This record gives sequence, structure tokens and C-alpha cells, in this order.
Amino acid sequence: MPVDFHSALGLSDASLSAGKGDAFAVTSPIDGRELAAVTAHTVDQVDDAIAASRDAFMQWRAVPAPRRGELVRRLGNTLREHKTELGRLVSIEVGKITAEAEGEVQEMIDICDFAVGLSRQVGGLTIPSERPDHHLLERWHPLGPIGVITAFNFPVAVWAWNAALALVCGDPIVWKPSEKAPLCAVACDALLQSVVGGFEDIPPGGRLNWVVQGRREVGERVAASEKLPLISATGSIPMGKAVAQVVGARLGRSLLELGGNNAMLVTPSADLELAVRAITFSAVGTAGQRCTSLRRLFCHRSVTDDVVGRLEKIYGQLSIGDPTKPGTLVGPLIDAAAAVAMDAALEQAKEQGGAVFGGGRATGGDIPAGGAYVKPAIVRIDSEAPIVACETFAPILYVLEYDDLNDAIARHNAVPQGLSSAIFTNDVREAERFLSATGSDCGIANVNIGTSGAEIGGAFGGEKDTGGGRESGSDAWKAYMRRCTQTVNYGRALPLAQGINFDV
Ligand code: UN1
Repeated sequence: MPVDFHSALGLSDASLSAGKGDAFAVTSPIDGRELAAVTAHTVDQVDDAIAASRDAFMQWRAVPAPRRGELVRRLGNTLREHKTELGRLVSIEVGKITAEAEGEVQEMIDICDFAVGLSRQVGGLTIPSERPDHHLLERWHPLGPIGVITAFNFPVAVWAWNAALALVCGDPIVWKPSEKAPLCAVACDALLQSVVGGFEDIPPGGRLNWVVQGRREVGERVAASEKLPLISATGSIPMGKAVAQVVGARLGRSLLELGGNNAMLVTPSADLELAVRAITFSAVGTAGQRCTSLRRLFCHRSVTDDVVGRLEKIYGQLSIGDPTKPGTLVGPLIDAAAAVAMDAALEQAKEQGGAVFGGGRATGGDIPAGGAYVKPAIVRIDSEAPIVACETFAPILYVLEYDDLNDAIARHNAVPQGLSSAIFTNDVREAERFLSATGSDCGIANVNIGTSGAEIGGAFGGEKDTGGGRESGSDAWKAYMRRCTQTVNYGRALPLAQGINFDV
């Protein structure tokens, strides 16, 4: 067992080699060291998992929702107990700094708490009927097993957003994690299983979550299955388009969380001290590998030099290196290919007239060999430059100048993606313009905070190429249930709606 100290998280050899397909190596982005070998699941095994999830659904749907919430309460408690270990595994497997890795586990705990409360609130409306002695209402019923496809960058929280809601909504889960983060998936599954074990209302198979490991073909099998009425997928825009077509062709539901190209406006009245801190967290946090990472910064011409000057000073002092070391703010990119993609984007930016500060490899000092450590980059460039419309999953911040707020908002919205956005201003007119129907076209719009780091209480997701899905808080749970409109006649006559007369 290579990751010896994680036995508490269920990372046994048996759980890593449950698949009967090819083995693939899991390496740590910290230093390239091999952590474990994991075997992929065959498509037959995926089918078996889906069939088992369907059987579990037939039972779990009948368990009262507040009892289902009790299971999620226990999951939240075990996550509290294992926050440090699971956070450490997140750091080791995907390279997040400790604070962010533990923050990700906290996000799991938060969504569990939210879902527990929800388990007593997944009710529907009672609607006035136009007919006498009739009762018109809507009820929300469990939907079926849910297929969840996740990305490497939030290897535990995104599963939890889906799983906590799905479980209280009465739906088991079939989870295809990123092949770059299979260990996190095994650990989450084992933690859930540890509470499922002692739970009284569990279906006979003793399971509510199935992890299917592997590459694209495993995800494709999950997406194509008619037994999974909802596919919740997080990842790239091309992946989402492929999933949407497969799921749409079988008239399934998809909940897509795809790329972002998030922007912030800094206006003349902004508190620049606050703005610069928010920009730094959003642009270089998670080494720029959040779908909510800040990528475009629209500065009013009167403040651009000041903002850029402050940022360059901070960027010059960022502690880059081993994410598990206290004090590190920027860990490695997920792999060497991500660093090459960053280099390529910066090259294109230069060709398109950009002036680049930073970029390139971070080496020397305590920076571990074998990882893809990069220096975050700031690029002053014209907002019309084609590279600005592309999401590169790396810490590149394009700084774009504006004179007129309405023009800045138009340029802000002129990209294919529509996830997260922010404005820094102390002018209520500017803030309200940005938040209004004629302002930001994103799923998330903030005032005086950055684009990343959303709380779980609001619905999370975005418009346009971001995919339109909403996960986690608010009424996102509705995607995981089916709505049933019901009319009950408790009278002795049979009045028809719309006053239709149909005497026989
Ligand atoms: C993601 O990058 O896929 O708002 C999710 C945030 C986090 C979630 C990001 N709560 O940055």
C-alpha cells in the first residue's frame, strides 16, 4: 500500500484494484512520485454498478426523506473527523495547498449540513384548484440513480455537492471521478460506506454509491445509460457538449458545470486594497485551476497602473512550492501538460500584442523537482485579442483597460463562457448596473469579493458554454427529483377543468 498513512480513508489495495480493466498509475503533482496503481473498471463492470444502483434506488426511494437526511448527517460527521486526512490526500493527489484542500473538505461538510435541513424541506406547493372539492398539489419524488462525472480540480467537494443532495432526494450515485484523482474518490466512497454500514434503512445490497474508475470510455458508458435519468458532469466544454448530446439523445437530464472565463471590473471608486487581495486569491489560488478562477481583469484607465503595480509586487513575492508546507500559496499545476498549455497561451498572448509579467517555471529553493511549478502571470492586453476568450487552466490574468462602464460590461459578456463575475466599486449605481438584467450575464455575480470561493448556500453554475447547470444550494435539489402534479377530487361530482361539458 503506497499511501500508507491513509488506511483511515479506506485506501486498501483491494479498493484500488476493484476494476478488471487496465491498471493506471496515479502520480502526485507535488513531485511526480507514484502514489498507487489503480485498475480501471470495464464497461461490463460499469453496467453492473448501474444495475446495482437501480436496485438500491427501488428501496432507498421509499425511505422517508428525513431518515435519508440522517444518513447524510452521519456522513457530515465522519467528514468532520477525517477533515485533516482527507484534506491531505487532496493535497497529495491534486496539489492543493493545505488551507484550500481542507477548505474543500469543509465545503463537503457544509453541503451535508445543508442537505440534512433540506431532507425536511423537499416539499411542493399546494395550488388553488379551479374546481370545487378538488385538491391540486405538486410532490417531489426521487428521480433515480444519478451519474456523477467529476474533474480533478475539486476531487471531493463536487462529488459531495451531488451526493449529499442526491442521497436526501432518494437517489443513489454512480461516480466516475477524474482519472487524475481516483484515490480521493475511493476515500470518499469509503467514508460514506463507513456510515452506510451501521445505518438501519440501507437497501439490501448495502451500498448507495458506486465508484467507476477509468478514462473516457467509462464516463461515456455512464452518460449513455438510460438507467441514469440525470447526469451531473463537471469538466471541459468539449466534454460537456459530448455528454449533453449523448444524454439529450436519450431524453435524459444533464446538469453541466463546464468552463469559466471569469472576469472582474475594478472601477475608479473601488477600494483597491481589497480589490488586489481578492484578485490575488481568485487569480492565483488553486494555481488558477478553479472553474471560478479570475482570468480577465477590466480596470478603469484611471486605476490600471496602480492595480497592476500592486499586483506585480505581490506576484513577485508569492511563495510557490510544496503545497503541504505551511506558508505556500501556490502549489503545482496538475501535470506537465498543464504547464505546457500555460506556456503556449502566454506565447499566443505575446503574438497578439500582450505584455507579459511572470510566467515560466518556478524552480530552485525548496521547490520539489518533478512537479509542474509555474510563476503566475499577468498579461496587459487588448480585450479583443482572441486569447482572452479562451480558458487556460493555469494562473494567467489578462488585464484589460476600459473607459466606459457599459462598454466594459459588454466586453465582459463577450466571451462564450458565463460562470462567475465580480465588480469592485463603492458606487451603488455601478454595482446595481452590474447585477441587473443588463449587467453581468453570468450565473454568479459578486460585488466587492472575488470570482472564486463561492459558498454552498447559493446555487452554483453558469450560463452559455458553462452549461447552464446549477448545483449545491438554493433549489438546485429539484434537478435530483421528479415533480408530480396531483389532483384529488374529494367531492361527489365530476367537474371538468376549463368548464368542459362532456355528459354521457
Ligand atoms: C470548480 O472549480 O469546479 O466557488 C468549483 C468556488 C468553489 C467551487 C469551484 N466553491 O471556487
